[in-house]
Amino acid sequence: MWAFAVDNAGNIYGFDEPWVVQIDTAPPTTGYRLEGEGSKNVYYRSVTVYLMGSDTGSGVKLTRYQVDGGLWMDYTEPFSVDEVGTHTVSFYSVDNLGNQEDTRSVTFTVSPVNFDLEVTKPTPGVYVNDVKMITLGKTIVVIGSITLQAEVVPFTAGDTNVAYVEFVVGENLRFNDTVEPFEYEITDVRLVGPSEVTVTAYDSEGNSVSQTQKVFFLIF
Ligand SMILES: [Ca+2]
Repeated sequence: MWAFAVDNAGNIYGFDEPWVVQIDTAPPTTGYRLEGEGSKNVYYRSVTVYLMGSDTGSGVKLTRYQVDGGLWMDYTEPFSVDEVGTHTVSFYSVDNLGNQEDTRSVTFTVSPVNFDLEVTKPTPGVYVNDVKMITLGKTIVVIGSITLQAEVVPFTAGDTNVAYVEFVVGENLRFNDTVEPFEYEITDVRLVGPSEVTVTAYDSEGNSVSQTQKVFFLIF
């Protein structure tokens, strides 16, 4: 910053004595962007993480990050996370006066398949002969009979690589459905008491995603 004054007589004061004041006590802010095939923080096979520090004042000196609590690294370019599972990337920036941002983080999941699996029946509630009578918060009760149903939702527009959906009830009932709609009707089986229902969608390479629910059955 330069400061000088000119009076009415045209005399210039202070021009030869520039002075600099830098007041910057605010830490930088780091934004992030995730790129990959997916949505809602679930991505198919790989995510590329972009970090961008910005600072009003002295400017960003450096941005650092760690993946899943590992070593802190200087961020110099976008990096990929491609191990299947849920991951947390933490990051912060420091400005040129040493103001350090509080650590922030983002959590996302790398999926081995390019779709979400959604169990559409049963959802929490009471079913009588395949019809939902009451919606409940968590509990699932099935009386009479039921057709289990699942949907496979592609991450992005276009085809999924789903091969089939497997239905497992307790330890004994298994059914593989290779054609949409993916469903399995439980018939002529006596089933009384709580059982775990596991629905698994497999892709053409044998990768899978599962959902398990506890269901109280009264099927005679
Ligand atoms: Ca600053």
